[in-house]
Amino acid sequence: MSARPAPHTSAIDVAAIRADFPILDQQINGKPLVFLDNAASSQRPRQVIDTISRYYEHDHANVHRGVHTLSQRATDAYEGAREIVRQFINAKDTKEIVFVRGTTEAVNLVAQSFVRPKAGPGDEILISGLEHHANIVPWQLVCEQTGAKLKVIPITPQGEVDFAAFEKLIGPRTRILALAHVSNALGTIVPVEKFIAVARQHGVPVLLDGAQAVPHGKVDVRALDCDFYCFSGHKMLGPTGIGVLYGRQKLLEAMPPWQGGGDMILSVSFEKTTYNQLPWKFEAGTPNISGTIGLGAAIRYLQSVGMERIAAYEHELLTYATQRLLEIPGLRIVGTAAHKAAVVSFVMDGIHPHDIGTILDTEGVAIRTGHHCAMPVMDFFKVPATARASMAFYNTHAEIDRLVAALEHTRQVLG
Ligand code: 7TS
Repeated sequence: MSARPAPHTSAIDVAAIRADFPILDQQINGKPLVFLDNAASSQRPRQVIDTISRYYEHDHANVHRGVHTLSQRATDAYEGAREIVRQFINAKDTKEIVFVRGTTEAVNLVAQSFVRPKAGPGDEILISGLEHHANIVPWQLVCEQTGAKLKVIPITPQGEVDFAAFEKLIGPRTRILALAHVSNALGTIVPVEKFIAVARQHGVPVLLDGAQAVPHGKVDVRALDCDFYCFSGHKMLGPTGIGVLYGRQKLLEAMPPWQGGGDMILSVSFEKTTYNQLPWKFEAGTPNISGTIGLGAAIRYLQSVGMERIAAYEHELLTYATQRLLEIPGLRIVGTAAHKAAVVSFVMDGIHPHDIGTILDTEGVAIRTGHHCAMPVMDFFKVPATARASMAFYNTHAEIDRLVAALEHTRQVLG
């Protein structure tokens, strides 16, 4: 996703879009729901729900094993979704698209299958201070297993990754650079292209955690020139329990399987087992068939709205929300990077973020409060937690006004 979306592309028909999301049309505590917790998980349009129902009503069977019609239909739909994903992120080949449970599993797969076998004492794994726990803990496990050392690129008071510090930290012992494309806690859009260019000069492979990037703008893995890219279906209108690991074919070919079982083999005997080709080598066991098909439908929906339009419209929402929130006395925004996705983290004088979240819920407004699975970010800003409003393209300016009114109310009650 690019840092500056074109403003003229922002015309989207939000009312028509909202009509596709049945969950949005309900009252919470007697008030119309305002859902601003999209970074945790987005909502699903009827097109995704219907695709999954249709699959279960007409086409379900296990994939890759039957000659019968249902198994073929299920396999076609499953592999069809892989092609939809390939196109969506512009990967070269469907061999490079591995279905996993989500971003967390994708990072763990790369940590265990790609980095662990080639890391040892004295080697380094480089991440940033912005990362979600999913892009920290798998690397700590590899460090414990191999004796490698975790190095962390510091962040700035604005919540940007310190590029000058990065240039000093990367070196001949760096085995991987693993970076968030967009921060979930602060919304920072990391200019990953710059980091990747330097990593290339050092011959260091790069993994991007795109969980917060893919739903909000165009991602092109070939233009990025990254080696691995990870994202989750449930943050991009798709089902839970499905996600994607993109990997450069040459690297995936050379990696050992991560899990063993059915579907990932060509032949098994007690003496010797041979592994399946990509991408199935990494998909042991019966996969999340309905989730994958639902993810395909989610991508089709996003494409029907247009990723550039989504980015531009969400940028408008971010600008409006930032400006309106700053009108509230005693409110401080945490994370003020020059380029941000539509996430606003904030604290209010004298009010614990959890209390903000609780009062907002009584007003029908859903936000997340807490450490957002990014405890080091909270430590850096010396706050125990923040309140976080995270927007999607089905949110409206009127909903931002509702958020602001609910926060004013919170201040009067608790401030
Ligand atoms: N990476 C980032 C940047 C994320 O935001 C999340 C989830 C993950 C990885 C993990 O994704 P999963 O689908 O495997 O769980 N982020 C959040 C959040 O911000 N609030 O709840 C989950």
